[in-house]
Amino acid sequence: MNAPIHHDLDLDARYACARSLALEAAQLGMNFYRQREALTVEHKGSDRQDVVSVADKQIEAFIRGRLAECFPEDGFLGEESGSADLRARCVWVIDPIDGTACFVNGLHNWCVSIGLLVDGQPCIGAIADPNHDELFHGCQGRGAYVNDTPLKVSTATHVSEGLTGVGTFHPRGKEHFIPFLQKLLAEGGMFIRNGSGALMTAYVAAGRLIGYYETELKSWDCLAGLVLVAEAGGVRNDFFRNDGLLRGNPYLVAAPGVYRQLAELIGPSLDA
Ligand code: 2AM
Ligand code: CA
Repeated sequence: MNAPIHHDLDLDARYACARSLALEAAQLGMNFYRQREALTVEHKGSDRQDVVSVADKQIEAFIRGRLAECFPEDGFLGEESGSADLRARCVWVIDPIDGTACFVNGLHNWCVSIGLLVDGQPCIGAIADPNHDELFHGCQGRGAYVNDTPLKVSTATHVSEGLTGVGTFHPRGKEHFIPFLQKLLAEGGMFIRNGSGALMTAYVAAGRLIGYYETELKSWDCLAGLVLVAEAGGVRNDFFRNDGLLRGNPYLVAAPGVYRQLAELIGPSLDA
C-alpha cells in the first residue's frame, strides 16, 4: 500500500521539529538523570511499580509548550499531562521519559519518545536515547533511521533465530505473560526485557530484536516506534482497536518472518 502524501500539511517542519525536540528533551532528561538521587519519586495509583518523578512532568511540559508554539493547530496526548484537541488532523503523542523505572533506578534504558498521528495514522516518530547517543527517527514513506543509518527488520523466520523483547505490568494482562514465556522457550526462543517499550520497538525496527510483545501497552510508549517498524518492513497487531489510543492494548511488533509464530504463541488475548 502506498503511503498517503499529505501535501497540504507541512510534514517536513513537523519531522524536523520532532527530531530536534526529542534530542533537546533527552538532554534535559540527562541533567535530571545525573542528579537522580535528588528526585522525589511518586507512585501512580495503587501500583507500587508504576513511578513518576518531577523530571517526567517538567520534560513533558517543555515538549508540550514547544509544540504548542510551533504548531498551535495540532492536538496533543502525553503520558503525564493528558490530552487536547484529539480531533485535530495532526495529534502529537509523546512520552517524556519511557522507561521511568529504569531512569529512577540508575539503569540506562530510557528515552524520550515523540510521535505524530496524521488523520489517525502513525506518521512521524523520533526516539532519543542519550545514554547511547542514538536518535531513532522516521517518517511515513521516507524510511527510518538510527542517527544516519537506515533501519531494517530482522530476516528471521523462526523465533529460535534471535531475541524477543517482552514486558508486562501489574494492572492488566499479566496473567498472559508466563504462559507466553513458557511457549517461547519451548520453541527455542529467548526473551529480554529492558523496561522501555519505545526502545524495544525501535530495536525491532533495527533488527536487533526479532519481535517485541507487551501484555498491555499505552499509545505514548509505542506510537513513535510504530512508524519506525512500518518503515523498516515490520508488522504490528491491531493496536488501535477498542480506543487503544487512549486506553492501551496488548502489543506485538515483529519481523514479518516471525510475526505469525509469535502471535500464535500469545494466543487469542492478543486481539481480544
Ligand atoms: P513508562 O516507563 O513510560 O512507564 C516496559 O515494559 C514498558 O511498560 C515501558 O514502556 C513502561 O512505560 C510501560 N509501563 C509502565 N507502567 C505502565 C502502565 N501502567 N501501563 C502501561 N504501560 C506501562
Ligand atoms: Ca513515561
